[in-house]
Amino acid sequence: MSMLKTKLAEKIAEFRPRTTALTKEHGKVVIDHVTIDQCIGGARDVRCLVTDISYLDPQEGIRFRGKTIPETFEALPKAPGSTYPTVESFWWFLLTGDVPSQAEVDEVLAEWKVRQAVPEYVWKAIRALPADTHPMVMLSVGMLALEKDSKFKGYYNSGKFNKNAAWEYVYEDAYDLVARIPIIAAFIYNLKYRGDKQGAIDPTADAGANYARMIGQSKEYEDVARMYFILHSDHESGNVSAHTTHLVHSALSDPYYAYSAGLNGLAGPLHGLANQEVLSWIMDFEKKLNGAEPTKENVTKALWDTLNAGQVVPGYGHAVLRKTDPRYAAQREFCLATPGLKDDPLFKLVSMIYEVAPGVLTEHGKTKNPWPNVDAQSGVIQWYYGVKEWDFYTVLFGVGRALGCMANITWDRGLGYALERPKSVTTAMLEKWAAAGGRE
Ligand code: HAX
Repeated sequence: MSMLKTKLAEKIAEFRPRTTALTKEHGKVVIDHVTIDQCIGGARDVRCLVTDISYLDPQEGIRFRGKTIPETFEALPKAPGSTYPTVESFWWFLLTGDVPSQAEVDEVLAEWKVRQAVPEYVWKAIRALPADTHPMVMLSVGMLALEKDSKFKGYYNSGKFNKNAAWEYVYEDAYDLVARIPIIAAFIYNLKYRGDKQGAIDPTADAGANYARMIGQSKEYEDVARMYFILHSDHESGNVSAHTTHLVHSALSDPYYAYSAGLNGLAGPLHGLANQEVLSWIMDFEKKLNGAEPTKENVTKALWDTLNAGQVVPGYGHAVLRKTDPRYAAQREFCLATPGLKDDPLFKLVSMIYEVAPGVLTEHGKTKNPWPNVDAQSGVIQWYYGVKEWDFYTVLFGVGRALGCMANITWDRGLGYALERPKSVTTAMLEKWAAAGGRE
């Protein structure tokens, strides 16, 4: 057994008694209550999901396995010649909660290479779609096509299914999935935007470098890919993509079914598609300027036009965060530290929007959080490096998000989490409880 699987087996065995004790000895302890607002309003703040992979504090932002973004980047072993960690070392970290040694990273790098081979039928399934299909559909179809050879499904159907061992098969699929998804993303990019000029897998490169090379990108972009995949990986369990993946897998649907569903949620404009919407908003704005310079005044006007048309300002607001998203800040710092990028006109415009939009949104008075989220900044970096096809940006988000979703469902099975099935009520019931001042 690999070092990673051995370590994970130890961690899960160590952890299980904690979950068992909580349910057996303290299962009736009340930790929250639900209001009518929360019932109708998308269950905001209702504490009814468990994960130890990441935690999102409204003020501080995300911590992966207890570490902030800068702490995570600092702690993990770096890619050769880079100041950024490899995606592979981050995968170890998300799964186990431990910073891997170089020997452990080397093992993951080698295993990743073996797992990343994508069967031919996946390419056929994607190629069968009309050329103008959205790349998120292509990615979701690619995931679903992989389902045919799911190891978890094979184990479930073997007649030897054992609840305690089931995680091992989720782990196998999850590992295959995270290794293959950047390859599928590169294939989609090359198919759609590079005239089907497909790049070969580099047998020596880590996931970020390999992705960059497969799409014909520069050496510099290798760090962009590493940073991007890590930053987008996980945002605790309640967001649409993570929650959908968890929910679908809770029916013991295998990881491919679960993540294809998660990606379909990520493709919504209020979630991951917002990075595409941000670029589309900016391009629309620039078209209207008709060659004039962007100024704080015309940016302010464009924001108000959007709001007055009843639309949301993409890349701003968040269901949990109440400050600037540290994922936004990390990307902004990357831009400021990259000669060329910090003087790029698009980056300057995004910075100007950052100066103006929080004030406009505060004056508008609806959103609880007028600050930018991850999606407000991510497109600028892609654009600068020549990835200008903004309908592809959510695919990059989906490659990163796979890491968090797959680590989470591996642990879901490890700890034997139940089928998710919250209870519904009717509007008449809510009216009755409203009149009585609460549910009797
Ligand atoms: N522009 C205009 N209005 C906004 C707004 C924005 N950026 N953000 C929130 N609002 C509005 C909401 O639409 C809501 O209006 P109604 O009462 O008329 O329904 C009101 O403010 C209260 O919303 P909220 O409680 O502050 O925010 P929600 O938890 O309901 O929604 C969203 C969170 C992220 C969906 C929301 O802020 C939004 O639509 N933002 C723009 C889209 C976006 O950037 N999405 C990406 C979020 C990060 C992410 O998941 N990335 O994948």
